[in-house]
Amino acid sequence: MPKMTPSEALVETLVSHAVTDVFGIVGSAYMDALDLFPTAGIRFIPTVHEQGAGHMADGYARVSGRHGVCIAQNGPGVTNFVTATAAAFWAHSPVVVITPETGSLGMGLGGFQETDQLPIFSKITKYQGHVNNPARMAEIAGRCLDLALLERGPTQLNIPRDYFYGEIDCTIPRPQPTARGPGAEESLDAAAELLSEAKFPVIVAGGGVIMSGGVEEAKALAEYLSAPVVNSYLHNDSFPADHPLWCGPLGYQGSKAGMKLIAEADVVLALGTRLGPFGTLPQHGLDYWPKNARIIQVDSDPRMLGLVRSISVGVCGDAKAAARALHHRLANRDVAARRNSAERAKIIAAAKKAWEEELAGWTHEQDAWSLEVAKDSKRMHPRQMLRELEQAMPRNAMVSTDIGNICSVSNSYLRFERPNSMFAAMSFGNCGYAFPTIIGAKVAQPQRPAIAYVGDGAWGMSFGEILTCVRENIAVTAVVFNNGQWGAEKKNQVDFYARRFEGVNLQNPSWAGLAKAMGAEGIEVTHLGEVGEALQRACDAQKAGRTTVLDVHVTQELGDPFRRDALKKPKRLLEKYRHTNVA
Ligand SMILES: Cc1ncc(C[n+]2csc(CCOP(=O)(O)OP(=O)(O)O)c2C)c(N)n1
Ligand SMILES: [Mg+2]
Repeated sequence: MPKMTPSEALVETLVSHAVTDVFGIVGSAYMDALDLFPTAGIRFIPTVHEQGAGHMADGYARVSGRHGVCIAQNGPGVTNFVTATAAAFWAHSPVVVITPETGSLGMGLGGFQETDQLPIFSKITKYQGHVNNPARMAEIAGRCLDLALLERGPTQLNIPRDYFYGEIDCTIPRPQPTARGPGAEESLDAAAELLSEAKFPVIVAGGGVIMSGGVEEAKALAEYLSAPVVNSYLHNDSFPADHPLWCGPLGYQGSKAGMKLIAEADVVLALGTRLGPFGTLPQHGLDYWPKNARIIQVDSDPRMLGLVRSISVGVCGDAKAAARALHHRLANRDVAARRNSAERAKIIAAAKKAWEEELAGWTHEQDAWSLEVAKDSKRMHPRQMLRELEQAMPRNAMVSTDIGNICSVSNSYLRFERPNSMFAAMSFGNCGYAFPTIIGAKVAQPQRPAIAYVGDGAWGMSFGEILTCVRENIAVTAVVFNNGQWGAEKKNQVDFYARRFEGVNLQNPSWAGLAKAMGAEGIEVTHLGEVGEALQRACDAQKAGRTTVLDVHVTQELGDPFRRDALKKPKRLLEKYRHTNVA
């Protein structure tokens, strides 16, 4: 075995796993390894904040299917990774979080930048590797890299900082194979049986379809069954939107066509989706989840099978391989859905047409608050603005979306023809996700237009990373929905707290001016007619290496709330608070 230092072992293991980019903020804890990055061919991308680095690793991983790697100083640098790691966990992103720790001889003494780093990440990682002896650096680093891909989620590589130094005998591990099979024979047989009997099958295409590279297989199966396909919540890129069987996303601010069709299903094939609770809640007043349908769920994580929704058949397998295996099994048998496909094609087309017409006419919100604030406003209606963006969107764009009212409403206006195009803040739902995430995606795929949709509140949390774009020549576009409020939360105060506004109004600087001061481009967009052109200009500027912030002025209208399900009308018992009993 060759002799090397643990720093060399770490860097060589990254190289053997094809890692070419690492996001982070410089720190003495790992400087000995960092010093080797340029020679190893690894680009280090310094960020403004470690949370940004974590989200960039996430975006990088999501668009490329490769590892996103981030590293930081022990203690505060590492704790700054927590939110981004939790977000990556729920986005199923293969992120490797490298966390140098207090030196092994000082741990427990309360020295500088000390905190126990394993418990902090224990619930938001798929695996935690702790280098308990410098000789095991490469072995444990390799395991973290392999398990991030195998288990589809973040792993932590925790390294006492004195363990970067020394001399070890070491073999550099090669990547383990990560291919998954289609699932157990019996489960696939049972699923094929149900599908063959189905008269109104509907497919839910989840993130697993994207992650497995299975869109073509899902398409072939859907076409064979003439089954409408809905996207699972925030995975609008799991099935091509220009396909006649595509019916749009389920979930919050999703497609009524998709919801109405799945409500009719006798068999649902949930392909590569955990059927998360938030993604299947009633929306638009429609309680669409089919209570009497038989549900087949395919997920590569056995713990997800039947967890949220009861199922008839669970297939623990890869979405792509399972779709192919099911298609193969159905090809040689009598399939009920092939006898009524013409009839269903009409139903599908009619549902889509009705929803498109409704959406086209839905230019602004109709509730009392929205009508009031929009009445004499010169600002744009958010929905009309979102339609303009949709129409101007370059065909191969990557779009990330934040958490907020307008970002949520954008769900109906984001359609993609290819996978790995939409990077929403998934179930962790943290404001400040979209901008750093699209920066990471752009590093992985610099030739594609990269666009972040961000509310002005969330923008305040994340705009600092403009500096990373400028310093590192990573050109992206941020569309900032400037409505002067933390709108999504204000909506709750409108609906549940008699408009007692507390902490929801925002005073903003000129976001365009701020962008310019930071070395980027900034455009103020105040009229509908300017929206498409501004987006095109910003995407063109990306080709010239320029980042642009579009400061888009919209009214304070608010779409349906996030959590109608989770809020209650106020009930006060103490006399001094009684006056707030009014909803
Ligand atoms: C990190 C974090 N803090 C707080 C929240 C609670 N929250 C959810 S949506 C929202 C408002 C978002 O406002 P903005 O970004 O301006 O978008 P808008 O709703 O106005 O479109 C807040 C504060 C959150 N989701 N994440
Ligand atoms: Mg806002």
